[in-house]
Amino acid sequence: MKKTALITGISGQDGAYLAQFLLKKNYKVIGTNKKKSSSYWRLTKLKIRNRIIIEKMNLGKKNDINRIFNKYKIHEVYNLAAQSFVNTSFYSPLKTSNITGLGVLRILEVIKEKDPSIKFYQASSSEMFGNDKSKTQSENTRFNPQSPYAISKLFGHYITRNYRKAYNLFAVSGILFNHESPLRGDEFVTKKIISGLIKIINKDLDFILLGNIHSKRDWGYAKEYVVQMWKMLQQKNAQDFVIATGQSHSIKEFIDLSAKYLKMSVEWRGKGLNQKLIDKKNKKIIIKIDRELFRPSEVDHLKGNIRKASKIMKWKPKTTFKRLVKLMINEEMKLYKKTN
Ligand code: GDR
Repeated sequence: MKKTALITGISGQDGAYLAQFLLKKNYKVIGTNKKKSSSYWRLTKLKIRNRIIIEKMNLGKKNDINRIFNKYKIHEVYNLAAQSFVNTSFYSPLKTSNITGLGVLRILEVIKEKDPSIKFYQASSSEMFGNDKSKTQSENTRFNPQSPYAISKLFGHYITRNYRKAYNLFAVSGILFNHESPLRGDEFVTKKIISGLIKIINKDLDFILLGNIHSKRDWGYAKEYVVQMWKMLQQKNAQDFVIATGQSHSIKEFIDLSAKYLKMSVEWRGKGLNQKLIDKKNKKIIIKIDRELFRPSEVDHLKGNIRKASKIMKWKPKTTFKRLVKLMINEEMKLYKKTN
């Protein structure tokens, strides 16, 4: 029998890759978005736009969720929708809590009421670990969230666990560390750096403004991570998993590697807010630090411990940090040539 999967947040990076993966597995895919008129450029780029049923569903409205669950017989739900920008959450904490946090509960309530056999995947986040001082973070690490975003994700995480225990739902969370790709939005630091540097090379931009370049992240390839979401729902027992690479690098290292692959000759000068990246050939400033882009409270260091996922789901990240940077650069250069 053909299975039906519902993906919330279908217009995002993970929604697009997951939809592509599930279509290959012969699923019927329903994708939802808060506005039907949103941009689906990622689905178009992957050539799957016409193979997905798109529905409007606002996680802030339980009636919206009810309507979709009445209309279709759903087997698996992947909740990827969220207000997903950490920095924005400091300026829109209520909206973030309502969608990223309470939105999870609204879906779980509908599943509990309508069909408790529906499997549920919640997109939890490494941001929930926040200011953790241990070397790596695993499923057993204490959470210490540092933003309204992370606190909302933590609510989603715990309510998913609670509904699993209290109502015996197959409801699990994947605690995914940062995962990037050519489909990443320009608001996130990796894409901002790469697209900015390519524009600078082409004299389309003078310089990039960044916030804290000394925080460290565990960056993996989004296309591989969505497969683990599906695998979590195919396990015999419902349980949560950390998905990461087990390696971490600073934003500054990401910049240095990107500049190297783009054959730019650069050097860092200055310290703190005065730190700058200079083009050695023409002495122009390429990157400046902007105090405004610092978060009111930052997460300094994240590095995943993937022992559990490796053991139980045979998770092994294939794309290294270097390969990830290279593949994002190659795609961005192609895109730049095509659109200019
Ligand atoms: P993050 O990703 O907050 O880790 O969350 P992001 O790429 O936004 O930031 C990573 C680090 O870079 C620093 N930084 C900047 N970030 C942005 N966006 N823009 C800048 O100009 C800039 N300068 C420095 C940040 O301070 C931070 O330390 C991502 C999101 O996808 C979440 O939704 C997801 O839950 C987590 O990853 C796992």
